[in-house]
Amino acid sequence: MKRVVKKSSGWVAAFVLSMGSAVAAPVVTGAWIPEQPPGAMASAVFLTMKNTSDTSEALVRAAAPGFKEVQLHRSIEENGMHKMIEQKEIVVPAHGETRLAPGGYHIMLIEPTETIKAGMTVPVTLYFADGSHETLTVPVKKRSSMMPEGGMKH
Ligand SMILES: [Cu+2]
Repeated sequence: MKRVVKKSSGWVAAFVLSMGSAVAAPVVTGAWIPEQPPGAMASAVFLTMKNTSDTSEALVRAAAPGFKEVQLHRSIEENGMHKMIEQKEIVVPAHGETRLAPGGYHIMLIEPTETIKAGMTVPVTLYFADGSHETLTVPVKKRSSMMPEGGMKH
């Protein structure tokens, strides 16, 4: 009598592939750009990235039309001096979130071709370490309405 042995390797391969595609890019919420005075040389994008997956993710690049350059930055205070350090990536830990907020991480928008005013929107594309990307329509808001004094303390 012959035994029938089912081949399962094909099924295993398909399962592994579907596992791979289940890795999701972070969910981005609350994106905004503070209004800048006329002639300002830069602005910034603030937002929150939430990672619901089991592996850490990272924002590795951002792009926006209408700016000479877009960089990932972190604001730090060193010896009483405010500095901005360019970042290679901004990590979002597994099952965690990373906030881009005034005084910390931000996406720097350098040399706008037109003044950034409240009421405008800017399309900002975020590129993640897993190769995915997402384009957000980010509203420009007045700074005063978004930043009550002392409101940014943790
Ligand atoms: Cu900056």
